[in-house]
Amino acid sequence: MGFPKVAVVGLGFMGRTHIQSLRRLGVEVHGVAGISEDEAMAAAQDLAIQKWYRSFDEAVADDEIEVVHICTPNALHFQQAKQALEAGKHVFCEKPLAMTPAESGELVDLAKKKGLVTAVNYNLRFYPICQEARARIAAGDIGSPYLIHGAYLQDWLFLKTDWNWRLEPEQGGDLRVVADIGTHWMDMVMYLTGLKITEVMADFSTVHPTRMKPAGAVETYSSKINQNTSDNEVAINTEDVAVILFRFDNGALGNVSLAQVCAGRKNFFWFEISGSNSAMHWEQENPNELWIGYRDQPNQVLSKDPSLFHPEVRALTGFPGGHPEGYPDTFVQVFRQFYGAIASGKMPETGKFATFQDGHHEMVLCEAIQRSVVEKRWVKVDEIPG
Ligand code: SOE
Repeated sequence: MGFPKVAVVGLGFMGRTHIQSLRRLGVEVHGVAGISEDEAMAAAQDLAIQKWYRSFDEAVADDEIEVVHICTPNALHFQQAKQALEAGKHVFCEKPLAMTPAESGELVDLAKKKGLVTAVNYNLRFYPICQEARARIAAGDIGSPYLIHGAYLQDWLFLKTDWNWRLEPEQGGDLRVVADIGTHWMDMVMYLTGLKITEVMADFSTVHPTRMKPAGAVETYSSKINQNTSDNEVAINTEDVAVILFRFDNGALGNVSLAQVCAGRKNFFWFEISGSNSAMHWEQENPNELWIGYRDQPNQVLSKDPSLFHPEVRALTGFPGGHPEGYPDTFVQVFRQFYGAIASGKMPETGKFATFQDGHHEMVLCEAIQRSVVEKRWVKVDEIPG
């Protein structure tokens, strides 16, 4: 299969992760654009990429490019995705898709009108054992789910001196942990169970109401290594901690704790789905094992081994049993699906990668969560115009 030529815009932690995984699949990253000409030129040199663009506009104007990967700060996603779609490019966008549901809804309509393939990067779906969990839930293994709970905790913004663009609403949006990591969790549990969240009740706290803002940009996770000695103390209006209750469309209840200030928790995503037959529990930091809990027989720990998986899951697994798969592998799998859809000329049936429609749904959920915090009440998701 010949792959189309690709431009990656945004060259931080995420842009570089996209580039690595695209290359593993054999996709040619033809050009890159960054926050400045210097950044793009340096990255192109460093990563042996043919072209660098002076700006996003220049990347989108390149006729050779058929696909754009958007890995820039959240505030740029809407405008850049819109411009790329208008220029007839397929778009793979980092999450969250936009800053508001009105924006994400506009992108859904535009992508449909243009007949282009779109995806939002909810890559965690593509841990092989999560795919197997999904197949088992669909086959009825856990019975009817009634409690869906978990957490997504990190510590890279633990200190008052930790800094990143996500802390500024103008760049990251009004929601921080909910948009950045909470949407991964909500996407995962809805994807695994096929259930929809219908109501939310949430509360937030900001552990550091002020932080020390350094003069220059600070790459995601890097303030853990580089000491920040800034004396510029600025107010923080986004949440460090969020606690959310959920009601799902089958009546199941759920809850999740989200935070970027939990000492020792690096990227601790876990879910547990308790149903009428059994329960499943998974942790991202131990991604090749799925715990299955029973009342009437010994609990099991299922290790990743594609030869023992449902046949449709085997195709989404890169290595045999005993060969652990991790975070970068999820990108390879989601890109394989996305480029497969481009080759086939159409969007996939639901249930593969997250589409702009899924990304839009996450924006609607974010707005419902925010409204719940402001109005201190349960909010029905269908109260939000979508
Ligand atoms: C930072 O919180 C971050 O890089 C998220 O933006 C990613 O989506 C997540 O995969 C890891 O953490």
